[in-house]
Amino acid sequence: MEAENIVKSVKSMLEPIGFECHPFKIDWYNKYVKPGFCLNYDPDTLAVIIISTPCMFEKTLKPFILRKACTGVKDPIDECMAETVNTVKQSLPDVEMDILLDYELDHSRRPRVLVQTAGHVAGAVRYYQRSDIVKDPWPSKKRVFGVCIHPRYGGWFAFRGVLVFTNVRAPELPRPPMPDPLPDDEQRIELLKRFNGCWQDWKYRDLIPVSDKYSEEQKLYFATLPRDRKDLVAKMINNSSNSASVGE
Ligand code: B12
Repeated sequence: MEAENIVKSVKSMLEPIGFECHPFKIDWYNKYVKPGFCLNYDPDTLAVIIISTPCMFEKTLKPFILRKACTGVKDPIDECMAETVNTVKQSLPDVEMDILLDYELDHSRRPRVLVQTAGHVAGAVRYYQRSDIVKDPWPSKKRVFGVCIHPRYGGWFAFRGVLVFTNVRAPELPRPPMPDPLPDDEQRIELLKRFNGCWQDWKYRDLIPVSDKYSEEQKLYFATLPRDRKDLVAKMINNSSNSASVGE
């Protein structure tokens, strides 16, 4: 199967249920990261970054939690993603695919893939890092974590993982235009301050106008401990038929 058709198939399965899928070449990613984070594939290998948009909660996660006996051993969103991408794999039986999920670690306990860099090189989001700031206001030794902004959803999205099509080469894959939703130094500083200083108040997600964002229900869900999330969803469903954490 050709690269273009594979990307079409993956999009047709995942977009209707609340995800975005953006193709990139392994080489684009490996050019940025240090050797320990490089993905060990041919430089022209096709990969796709998967992003969950705000409506994924209603379309995929809530139904998944109600269908499954989520035990609390693993975060329901992680179980849900593992199942979702396995379904994609099974529906493309002739295509070899490695699945690298955002929460997975390699044998040296490093993330298997740096999804922010992957999202940036695929042109899906812009990754703002301390190195992008001109008038750096922080002490030199302070660790400042970088954060991505999506041109339509601001910070109201999450990366879920990368699919690598190990035998598919895409030498001609066109490089997408790079979004830059926060072009000013001051806005970028504000973003990094909010993400590093007060991410729990959700405000870093709201620096640009967005077309959709997490509902109050979804915010409550992600602010609840994983072991309590199934009960919460059951209550939500009950309430709608009658009428806090650790991550998303
Ligand atoms: C470990 C981790 C944490 C750790 C450490 C954070 C960190 N960034 O290191 C902790 C526990 C603190 C954490 C916390 C949070 N996290 Co966190 N975390 C991760 C995780 C699993 C790995 C990050 C990591 O270790 N990076 C390693 C470092 C070295 O990478 P790096 O700084 O990007 O450096 C690379 C780039 O600079 C690149 N590079 C070099 N030059 C250039 C140039 C360009 C142009 C580019 C593009 C790249 C590039 O090379 C470097 C590597 O060699 C990622 C998911 C993932 N698999 O990537 C989520 C992730 C970063 N977290 C995320 C979030 C949302 C959070 C929290 C808000 C909690 C939550 N989940 O709700 C908090 C907020 C942070 C805070 N204020 O504390 C999101 C960020 C989404 C976004 N919009 O960007 C991610 C992507 C998870 C996801 N699934 O979406 N997190």
